[in-house]
Amino acid sequence: MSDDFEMIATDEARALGESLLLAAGYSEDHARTITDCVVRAQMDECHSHGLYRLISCLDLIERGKVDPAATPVVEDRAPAIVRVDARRGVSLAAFEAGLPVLTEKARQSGIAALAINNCFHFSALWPEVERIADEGLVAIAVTVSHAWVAPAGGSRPVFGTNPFSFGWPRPGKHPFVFDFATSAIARGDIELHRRMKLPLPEGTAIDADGEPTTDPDKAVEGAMLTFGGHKGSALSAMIELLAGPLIGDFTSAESIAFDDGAKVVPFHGELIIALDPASFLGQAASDNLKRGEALFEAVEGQGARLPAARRYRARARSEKAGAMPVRRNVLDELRVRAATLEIKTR
Ligand code: NDP
Ligand code: PYC
Repeated sequence: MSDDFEMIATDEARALGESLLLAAGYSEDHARTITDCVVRAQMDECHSHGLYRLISCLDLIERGKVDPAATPVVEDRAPAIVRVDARRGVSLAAFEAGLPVLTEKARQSGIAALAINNCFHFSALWPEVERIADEGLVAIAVTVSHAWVAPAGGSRPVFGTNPFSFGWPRPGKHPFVFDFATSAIARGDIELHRRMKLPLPEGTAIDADGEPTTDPDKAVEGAMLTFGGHKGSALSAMIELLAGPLIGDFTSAESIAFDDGAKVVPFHGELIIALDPASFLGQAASDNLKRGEALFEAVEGQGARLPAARRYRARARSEKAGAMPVRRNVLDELRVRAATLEIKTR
């Protein structure tokens, strides 16, 4: 392990997260759901959406944006549609409130959608699709962010980093999951590159004059780029429409306008769709899931890896060690925040 990282025990990470969030003013529900999400991400070595994101959650309170005690309101809108109004809280408690209704509806109707509205959103989407796939359902989740990303052929930010996530159940195994930003690099990674004063990979950003740059500060003044040129750009536009106008919530441009220079995490909605193989296939579901397994074997059989395989390996290491690696500068900052909030960290 490089000197840039420090191992922290899982229990200590949970205690640090919950005590920081509670001391800052979050309700127990929010402190628990946020901590659980960032600790799980850190255990899977997803550094851009792990413990680092506690800092964003503390900033949300300090800048007076979030309602730290918001109670999500669940609305059963139609046989296959559930909506949860997060009421200006963080999205994760709203997801918890809506999940049982979503899965129940998916089993009844074969397909169902959960719209989360009015939420601050900082998290990775894989924990959500993984939870749904663990229940034997197929899942898709999309959300927008702030307008940081230029469309293919353009030079001004319009889209968010707009992640797209998919989960597929695999009986007896971890589900098949992928989760990626439709930008060439996630904003969280740009922020980590800025902190570490490291250049960005080529092809991820342009400066304010529209010229390619690898300087993270110039990228922030200019625009990020989508992955896959026009293809990522079209996917990103689709996500704007699905998680914005379709569910009556902000686009990335509207989210950044609402932010009004506060520079906190985006405020918008999220769309999650669940599909039930048993409703589509009845008794034939199990045989058809096995055909999915043949596909995965064909991928892995030639030495290629499945998405999420790196995460699942990291998770197994963290579970065995009871500890996980965290960037030292992130832990240092969290400990400074803890001292300011007069929390004992060890
Ligand atoms: P990555 O590029 O790190 O990974 C994308 C996906 O591809 C992962 O599922 C990853 O699996 C898989 N993958 C990576 N390399 C390979 C490979 N060689 N072969 C097969 N699969 C591979 O993701 P991003 O940086 O784009 O996004 C990181 C996170 O940021 C996501 O979790 C996303 O939800 C989050 N995000 C959240 C936003 C929000 O608004 N809430 C906005 C944008 C991003 P593995 O994990 O195993 O490496
Ligand atoms: O990494 O792009 C990102 C991001 C935006 C909001 C949360 N994460």
